[in-house]
Amino acid sequence: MLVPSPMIRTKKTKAVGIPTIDLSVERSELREQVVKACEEYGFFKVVNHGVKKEVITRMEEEGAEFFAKPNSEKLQAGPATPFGYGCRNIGHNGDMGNLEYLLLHTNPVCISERSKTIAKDPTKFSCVLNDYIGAAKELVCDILELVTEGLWVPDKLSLSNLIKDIQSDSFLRINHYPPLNQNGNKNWAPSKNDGNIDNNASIGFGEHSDPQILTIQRSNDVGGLQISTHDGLWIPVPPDPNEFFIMVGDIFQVLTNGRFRSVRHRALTNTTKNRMSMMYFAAPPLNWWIEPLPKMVTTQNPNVYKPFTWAQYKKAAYSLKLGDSRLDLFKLQ
Ligand code: GA4
Repeated sequence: MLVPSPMIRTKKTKAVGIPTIDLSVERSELREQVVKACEEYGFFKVVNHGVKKEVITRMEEEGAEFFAKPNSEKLQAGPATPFGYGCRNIGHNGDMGNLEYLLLHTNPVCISERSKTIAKDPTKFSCVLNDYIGAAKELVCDILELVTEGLWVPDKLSLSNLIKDIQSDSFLRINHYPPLNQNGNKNWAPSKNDGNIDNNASIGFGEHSDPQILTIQRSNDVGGLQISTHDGLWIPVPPDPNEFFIMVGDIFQVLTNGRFRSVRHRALTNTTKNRMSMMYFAAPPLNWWIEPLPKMVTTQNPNVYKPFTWAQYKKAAYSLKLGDSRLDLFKLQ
């Protein structure tokens, strides 16, 4: 079943610049910029991030190689319950998208097992994936430390330590959006990529926020990602294959007691080009209790959320539809 294209026009789009942060600038300036971008958009692009181009390219090649396989072979890496290959189905409550994907746990033991069903050379695949995950994790931790410094949280490592924890529930998702023509049929013929979004696009992955703390996203040079501003306008994000986009997730909203808001976003397909995106979702361990950082709660700004564990939040997220505002369930009256 196809997601009808009129849904794309439910809100206005706005052409504005995406906040871009150069991670090579002086730290005191950087932490203010990061906090501001998290507050204003819950979204920003980072440049001079220090991730080696080779790490990105190799991951991109492995992803493309997997999705180019015949369906019968891809299905051997599925179903994605919870990890592996999935196609069209999103979550457990009937949401559908125009995409296929791989969901991969970041634990090296899980990676090594899973690689056997994904790649011809599982050792190489695990190695490439581990390198990419390692780089994404390092970048997330840098950003979390900039935020804690920028918010004057006494323990600067309090958030990055959750992601570095061996029990962290972080994972990687690789999405492949095959080209869809105006009738919604797949058109696999390759064509020149110019990164522009076309007018006949369909919804590839519907509007939602990510449940985790932070997401690090990058894609090939085909556009499709859109973010929603706090006043409800859609902003198309021009693709930039060498850079990363950072998104505030629901848990970061809770940790900052609503000062940051998770960014609602969606992905459109392209009528002629294959789009591939990769997301590293940074999450705490399942048994970790989530509540606003003490620094974020004041008499003027009292606590808004009930305490809950990451496992409880995940369970709630999977019991709802993709676009639902799940944080409402955890608000204090
Ligand atoms: C959104 C972010 C991640 O892609 C994801 C998604 C998950 C899924 O595709 O299985 C969810 C979705 C995401 C949010 C609400 C629930 C869970 C589908 C869905 C309806 C893997 C995640 O962690 O949450």
